[in-house]
Amino acid sequence: MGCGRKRMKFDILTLFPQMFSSPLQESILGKAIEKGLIQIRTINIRDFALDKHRVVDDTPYGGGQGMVMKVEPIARAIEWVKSQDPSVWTIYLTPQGRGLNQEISRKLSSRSHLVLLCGRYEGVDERVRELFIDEEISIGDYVLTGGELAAMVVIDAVSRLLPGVLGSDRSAEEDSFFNSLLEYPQYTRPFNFRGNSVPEVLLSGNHSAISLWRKKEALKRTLDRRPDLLAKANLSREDQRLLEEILRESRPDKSRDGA
Ligand code: 4HQ
Repeated sequence: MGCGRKRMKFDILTLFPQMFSSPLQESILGKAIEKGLIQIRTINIRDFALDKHRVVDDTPYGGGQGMVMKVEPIARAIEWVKSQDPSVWTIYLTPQGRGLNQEISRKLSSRSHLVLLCGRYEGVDERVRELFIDEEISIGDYVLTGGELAAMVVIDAVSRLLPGVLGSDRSAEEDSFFNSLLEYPQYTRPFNFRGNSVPEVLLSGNHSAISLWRKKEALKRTLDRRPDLLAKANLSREDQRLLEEILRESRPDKSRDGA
């Protein structure tokens, strides 16, 4: 069984471990856990507070809004994980971090063990970041109530890149062309829904024609919605030809009115 690689471990440091039970145990990630490809453990930061009331937050020095997560419980929790595995890579989820993308996800998927620290309130004491965090990651320019949902996004994006997590014939990263572009449109039955039918080429059985149509649609969509991605993409000769075709088709035809 043990097909090559060792299982990737995720340790989540949170004040709300219950948030992770269902979302990570359904569907593909649930199967990945069952198959032993990933291991997800939640660690309650409160369990590392030593005082009688297990206090994990306090008011900010200098005054101001809200509460700040204290350094000691987080320090003790991370040190506990590090005592089990010194090679662990620690991540703090914050809008101040590097924006998560496919390249970062790919790099993280080559690590064997991640710690994901989820902040609440006004975030963590700055010394946590200085002393215990290897990398700060943001999942986007918006404000969440805590890092928990962001941690789930990271785990999801990273896990699906591990060998065996997606079905055998679907290694999402294999298709080099479509990787850097938006997806082409997909259809399934019925052929006609309320007068809206499926593009004929997809029923033709002509696989090279289908492949060409999909490339062109992916290029169209990317040009329309995410030209920034197109600028970064490595386009083949054929891709460039398709792109010129798209531009030609979208421009008003000036050759006909003698202007
Ligand atoms: N938060 N990407 C504030 C985020 C966030 C994001 C997590 C809210 C940290 C203290 N995390 N807490 N966006 O908005 O990662």
